[in-house]
This record gives sequence, C-alpha cells and structure tokens, in this order.
Amino acid sequence: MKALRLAVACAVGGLALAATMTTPTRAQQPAPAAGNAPTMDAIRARGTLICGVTTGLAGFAQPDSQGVWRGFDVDYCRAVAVALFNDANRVRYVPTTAQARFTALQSGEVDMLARNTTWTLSRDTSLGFDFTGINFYDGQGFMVKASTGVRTARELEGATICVQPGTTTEQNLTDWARANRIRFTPVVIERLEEVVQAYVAGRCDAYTTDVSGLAATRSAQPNPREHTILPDVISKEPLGPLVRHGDQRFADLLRWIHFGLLGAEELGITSANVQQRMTDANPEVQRMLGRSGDLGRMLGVDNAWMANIIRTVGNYGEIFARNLEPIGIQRGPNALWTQGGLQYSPPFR
Ligand SMILES: N[C@@H](CCC(=O)N[C@@H](CS)C(=O)NCC(=O)O)C(=O)O
Repeated sequence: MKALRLAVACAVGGLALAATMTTPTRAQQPAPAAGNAPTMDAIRARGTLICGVTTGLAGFAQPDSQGVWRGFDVDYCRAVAVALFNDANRVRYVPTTAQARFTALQSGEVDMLARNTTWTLSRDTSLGFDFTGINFYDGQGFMVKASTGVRTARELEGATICVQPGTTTEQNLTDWARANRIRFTPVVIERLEEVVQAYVAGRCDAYTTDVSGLAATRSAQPNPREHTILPDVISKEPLGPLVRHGDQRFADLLRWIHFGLLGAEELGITSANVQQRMTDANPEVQRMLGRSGDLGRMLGVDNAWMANIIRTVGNYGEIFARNLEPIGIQRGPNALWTQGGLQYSPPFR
C-alpha cells in the first residue's frame, strides 16, 4: 500500500512552509518490540529480576525488620518486576558496595543497578553501561558533628574526611580541594556501615557523599540533631538506574517506567484512583493505562504494564513521599517540571 500524502501549510515565523504529513503504511504500524533482548529474555526464563542495590541505605534500599527490602531504589526494581511479571515480589536483591557495583553489573551477576549511581560520561561509555534516566537529582555535600561548630565546607581546611572508594564522591572531593586550595586527609573505607562508624567514632572530622545519602545516614543516627549537613553542594550527582550496553530493549523498558511514574504523577493517576481512571476521557491517560493503543507491547510487555505498576508501586510522587519524605528529603529539584522542578516525561504516544 502506498503512503497517503497530505500537503499541509505550516506558518512558521510568518513564513508559510509546505510540509508533507505521511499517514503510516502497514510497515509503519505499531509492531511488538523487535530486536534482541538478552537480559529481558534471561529474566523471563529465570522468572526473577536480579536487582543490584546498596548494602543498606535508609529510604533508598534497606531490608525492614521482616527482611523485606524497601526504599526508593527498591521501588524501581519492583516496578520492573511488575512490568515483566505483574508481580512486584519477583525480585532478588543483591547488596553491592559502591566499589563492587559495576563489576556486578558487567559480569551479569545482576540485571540492573538501582543504587544511587551517578550518570557520568565514562560510566556511560568505557564501563559499558546505559543510564536509563535521572530519577533523583542530587549533589555532593558534607556532614560534620554539630559540636564542631563548622558551618561551611571551606572551614574543613586540614580536616580528615571519610569517603567511600569507587565513587564520584572521592573524585569530586579531590577536585574541590584542588580548586579551592584546601588540604585534607582522606579516610577511604569501602563498606558503608564502616565508613559511617568511622565518622561517628571521630576517626574523621567530616563525612562526604551525596546529600541524599547524608540525609539517610543522619536520620539513622540515635540523635540526628548531633549532625549537621553543611550548606555547600560541590557537585552534580544525577542518579538513576542503569543496565549493561547491548540490550536497548531492557534500557527502553526502564527508561519508560521512570517516565511512566512521572507521567502518572503529572496526570494525577495514583495507586488509589488508577481503577477509576481506567475510563478517563483523556486520551493520554487511556494510552498510559493500556486502554487504547499498544504502548506496552511496543516495549515488549503487557499493555497494562503502567496500570499494574501504578496500582502496586504508586506514581513517582507516591514513591518519593513513602520513602524519602520520612527521612526529611524534600522534592526540591525532583519536583515535576509543572511544579518548578526538573522531573519531566516525554509524551506517552
Ligand atoms: N553517587 C555516587 C556515590 C554513590 C554511593 O555509593 N554512595 C554511598 C554513600 S550514600 C552508598 O550508597 N553506599 C551504600 C553502600 O555502599 O552500600 C556514585 O555514584 O559514585
């Protein structure tokens, strides 16, 4: 069948331009997701997603008193399991230190990382990963004991600073000190609980990591008020889930799950009202919830993928409120673009 061409006049900057709009031929009609999807196939064959998370960080990924993993990053793993199996529990969580996380993903020990990992050029290229979005805009900060009276990072001249290896944190600290001509002694400790213990025990004057990580660690202390997060933010830390190069379909799925969570919040679709919204008149709601179109199938999953995710995990705002507000993290740059933040989803069509 030949494509039907319609001539349309578009007025651009006062100029009338002739454009051609093409209606899809059969070959251009939506088709189920094509191409190799080795990771997705392996997950389906295994029946479980293997998600690399932290070794335990309040609000982001931590087992509760029953041993059930909970948190913002965990909810992204659960959302992927819902998209693939319509079952949020089909996830095995693999705790990884900052140092070990990339080997775990490269070697195939885990299918994905949902683990406060900063998107950088070298990780995206030479380490062989695909970052699937920025689900948390963060930056690096410092925490000190309130009793030190230190108020700004510049006052850390000559200080010992606790930091985890294999992180952007370690690199930024060096850059920041060099740029500001500040001398410091790093105390580099791989395991989170040990680096925090070292800071609490006074082996270092300050602890540095992503501000979200500082807030999480501070909230877990017996008396959080004894610790001050300094106002200085010395870097950009765009955090998000990542996968191995070579499986664009799996990357697409994660990318659109994140966008779906944002889009659902923007459209006001929540875990509480998703059932009523099934018959919503708004065509974008219809497409997102799989009532019209074929968006799920294009990603290689069921058309009800987003409806199932929202019902089980909630939208982005719900995930944020459930996990991060209790530890004192505000939306800030992670508000939706409609609320003055940076979180923005491309269209569901
Ligand atoms: N965003 C930084 C730092 C990530 C990071 O690993 N931060 C530490 C401190 S919040 C952490 O999550 N540790 C948890 C763990 O080692 O289990 C990066 O990607 O390099």
